[in-house]
Order: sequence, then structure tokens, then C-alpha cells
Amino acid sequence: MPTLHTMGQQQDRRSWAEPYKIKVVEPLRTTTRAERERAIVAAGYNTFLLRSADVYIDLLTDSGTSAMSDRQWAGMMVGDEAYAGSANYYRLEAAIQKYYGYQYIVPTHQGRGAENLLSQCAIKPGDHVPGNMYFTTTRYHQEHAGATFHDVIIDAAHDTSSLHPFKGDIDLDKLQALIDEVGADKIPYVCMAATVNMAGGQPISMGNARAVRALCDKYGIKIYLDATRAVENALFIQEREDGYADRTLAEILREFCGYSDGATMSGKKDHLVNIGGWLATNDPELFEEARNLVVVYEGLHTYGGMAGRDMEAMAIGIEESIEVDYMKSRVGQIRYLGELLDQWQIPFVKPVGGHAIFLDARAFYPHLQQDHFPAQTLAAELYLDSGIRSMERGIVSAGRNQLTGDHHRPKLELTRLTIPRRVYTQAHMDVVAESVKACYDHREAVTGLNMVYEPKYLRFFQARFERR
Ligand code: PM9
Repeated sequence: MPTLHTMGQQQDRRSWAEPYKIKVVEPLRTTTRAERERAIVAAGYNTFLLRSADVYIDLLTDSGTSAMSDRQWAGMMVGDEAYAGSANYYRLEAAIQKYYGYQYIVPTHQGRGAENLLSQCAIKPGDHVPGNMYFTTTRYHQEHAGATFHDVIIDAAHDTSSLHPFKGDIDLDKLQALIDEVGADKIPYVCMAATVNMAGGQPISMGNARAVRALCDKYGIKIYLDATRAVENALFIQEREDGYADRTLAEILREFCGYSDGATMSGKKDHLVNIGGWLATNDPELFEEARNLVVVYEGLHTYGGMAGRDMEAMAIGIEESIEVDYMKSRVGQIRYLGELLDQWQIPFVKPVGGHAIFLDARAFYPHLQQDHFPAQTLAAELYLDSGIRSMERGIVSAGRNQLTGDHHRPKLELTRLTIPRRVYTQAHMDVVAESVKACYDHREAVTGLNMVYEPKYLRFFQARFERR
């Protein structure tokens, strides 16, 4: 069996380790199978509705679940909680300008706050927004503002076994076809995500970003980046793309962002903080409008729903996220889990992405129809087996077509084991892998779920299910 940190290196090398040590610990609670049975029934077989006290290893999300560093905690103590003009805001603004390169910044309480502002400022009813696969909250805000979303990611992204190194790339022919069909004046911007969460944390290449920029420039179309995991994306570019092996993550990030006109950001991921986000733009008119609108939804334009101390921790987190040793250990831990699963031929999205292992629930349960929610079922089974919490990323997350009312039926029916940053150890990954194997060994006995309650918005958060 490979050991942690020898991943990807076949032989004769020394192991490496996480570039940090543990200073504070939080006890974990184990539960009995009977307790878990009661908890998952009470939660309507939806892992979002479990109490975290009933969870052993929490792989629901990497959002807001990072362990902050001692520097970040020290930064919290210099929070300037002035209502207006907090010193921490200016430090955060400077960090974003330095590492991401955008001119104007509007802070928000988290990523979807920024998505709301961008969608309201840039989209008119009847517009069309192309993107490299959808993200739940991002598409919601685009549709809520009156746009139709179009997936223009390359086909390989929908194939769990394709080993394409940049499955997040935009298909230029699909984008061109959409421009020809609806007209450039109906496309306020291309929504470009790095990495692509719903495809399995898959990266987009620098070459593709450059080519999308060139195509959009021909038609005067803007590009807005979902920069939520753009530093993770930068590591993949450094590892896989010709000409970038000797460039720093900071250099790669700056070049990459340079192909866009602005970005939305959930700081709860790459920035190593528990809350916060921002909208950035180089467009003074959009900035003026967003800076005004933020006071309606988030708070004054120098805090946007964050406390001063949160902005300070985020500014420090930005600097820490760009350190290559940290980023290699972050992605290395996920690759380690992938190699453990691979030895038992457990199906998951390949190549391993930046923030999670995405189990292929269709291949896991070939006997279940998509209407019986295989990925939701697998998340519940995993919880029942060991108390590990994962998340559905399939038909439930995809929601319904706004016009027809039918389920969106994504090709990808995935259960996500999302790895929080700097939180769990190699031993936790071993336990996770063994629990997935136990579920795999018992897969044929599993019968799926029925949805018995479906909320109107972003249903995956609160939907309830019963066993079939
Ligand atoms: N992502 C995730 O777990 C948390 C919410 S959905 C369970 O993956 C991208 C690529 C995201 C993302 C959140 C947001 C929204 C935007 N883009 O959660 O509002 O992965 O900060 O960000 C989640 P906020």
C-alpha cells in the first residue's frame, strides 16, 4: 500500500509531510450503528440535516471548515470593528489586488453574496450565461436575475473515466455556437470556474483561459471567474501544463486572473477562513453599481457582512494559500485517499481533483435508477456505516428545469468526500477509505430512496427522503 506523501512517486524517494503541526485539537465522537440509524432517519436521509454532534469525520464540504493558522488567529485580535473604513478591509483589498490582480473589490458575507451582486448588476432578463458546468448557487442567481444558463464545458468533463488533464476546459465550439445562436449582446459574461466543483474539482488550463479570452474579445463579451478554488487550479497548471513548472503559484494565479474581467469568490475555500467572500472587477461602472447594491444585501462596502477580524484572517489566508508546500500537501492528501480506493477498484472521478474524491454512484449502484437517487443513497449508507458525512452531487443537487419543471438529469451522479483544509490526518483518510470499501462490499443489498419533501430553492440542502 502506498504511504501518505509517496503518492505519484513510484520509488526511491523520501516521504514528505504536511508543512504544519497541530497546536489545538477538537475531540471527535464515535456513535453506534443504532444511534446513526436514528439520526439519519430523523434527518430524512439528507446529510445536510444531520447534527454535526452525530458526525464522526465530516467530509460534507471544504467550505468554511478549514483550520486557521496561528497567524490567522493572531490576526483576529487586530480586528478593527469600525462600521466604516475598517483597517482590515484595506489590508484585504491590498491582498486581493496583489495576488488576484483585480482593481475594484466589494466584500460579501460569502460567495453567493458576490454571485447575487454580479448577477443583479450584469444580467438583464432574457440574457444567456455560458459556463464550464454549473454550480448550484451560481446558476440560481443567474436564473433569478432572468438569464438562461448554458453548459459549455468539454464533453470529457461528463465522463468519470476520462483522464483528460484539464476536464474543466471550456469547449470553444460550444461557446461559438451559443454566440451564433443568441447573439453576443445577449451574453453579459462567460462564467468561468477554476476549478470546476461539480465536475470533480477538475482544473481549467491556462491555454484554454487564454483562448476563451481571445474568442470573447472578438465579440466584446466579458469573462467573470469563479475564483473560489483558483489557487488549487494554479497547482494543476504548474504540474501539468507546458511552460509552467518553474512558475510560482502566485505568478500562475495572476496570469490566469488576467484573462478575466473580474471574479466572484467564496473565501471559505482557498482563503482558509470560516466565513467571507468578495466580488472583484476591473469595470468601474459595474463596481459603482455593486458597491451601492452591497449596502442593501450585505452591509457597508468596507465590510460586506464580514467582521473586521474575518477580513484580517482572510488577508492572511490568501498569503498562506499561495505557498506551494501547503498546496501540494492539500491536494496530496486527496490523492492519497484516491490511491487507497483505487486498490479496491472503487469507482470515482478520475483524475483526482483539487478538493474532494467524487464517488461514481452510478457505477457503485448500477441497479439503481437515477430517480432513486443513487448518490444521495450512498451518502446515507456511508454515514450509517461509520458516521462519515459526505454530500450528494447528482440529480438532487441539479434541481429542476425552470421552464419544464422536470428534474435536470446530470450525467454525473456523484457522492462527494470533501476534504477540509488542514483538518484531518492520514489516519482519518484510512478510516474513510475502509468505510467506502465496506459500503462497496454491500452495494447489491441497497435499494435507493424516494424524495418525500422537496423545497423550492436549492433543494439539496433541505429535501427529505425515505428508504424504498
Ligand atoms: N461551495 C461546497 O460545498 C458550499 C455550498 S454548496 C454545499 O462546495 C463554487 C465553485 C462553490 C461554492 C460553494 C460557491 C458559493 C460558489 N462557487 O458557499 O456562498 O463551490 O460561500 O459559495 C460549497 P458560498
